[in-house]
Amino acid sequence: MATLLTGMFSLVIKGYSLTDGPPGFSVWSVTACADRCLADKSCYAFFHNKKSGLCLLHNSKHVTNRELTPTTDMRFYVINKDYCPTEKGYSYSSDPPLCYRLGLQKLNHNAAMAACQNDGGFLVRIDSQKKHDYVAQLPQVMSASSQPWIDGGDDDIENEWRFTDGTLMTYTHWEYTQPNHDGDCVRLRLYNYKVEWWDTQCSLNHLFICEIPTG
Ligand SMILES: [Ca+2]
Repeated sequence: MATLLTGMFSLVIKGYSLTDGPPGFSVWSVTACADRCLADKSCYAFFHNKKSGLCLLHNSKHVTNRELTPTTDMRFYVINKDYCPTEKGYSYSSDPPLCYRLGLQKLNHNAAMAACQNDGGFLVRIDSQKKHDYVAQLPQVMSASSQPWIDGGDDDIENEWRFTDGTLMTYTHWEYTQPNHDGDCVRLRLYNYKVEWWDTQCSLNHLFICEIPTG
């Protein structure tokens, strides 16, 4: 998580009262405080007191150095939620917002998930028509031999498709003969000139698409 931090200042906002701010947490480490901020959609920055462990989330995108004055123990951190590691082969799209890469080797579904987790992400979660359309037109996906894994499975309850974080998949884009229950995982497949979803045995080896959350 430390790689998501940018612009560290040993400064605090002038006149900012700790009792006026959003709810605070007492956490031991600055990375634990960063994790709280990452989990909160409205958080863009946070204060952390290295002595007391106090962690205060902040929702302002517009703090400048002129508004800041130094203190000894309280530090102010800005989170860069749009971080997309192009050095690891990721590409960034702004519309829809998506930081993604295509895995270059064929792996079974578990190994593909692990490869994405190793990057700080997960197999791409397609949860809208717009996101499906974007992923489906990628040249690597439009190759008939590609057929990459995406996130999703029905291994707990047959035909109840969920992302690996447990969220029910409310958007799907099955090919019209699918799912035909020959597997608990999902891959994209170009067939009859369309890229659609096919349920597939998780033990088979396929390319895969990773996503790192942004925004
Ligand atoms: Ca199938």
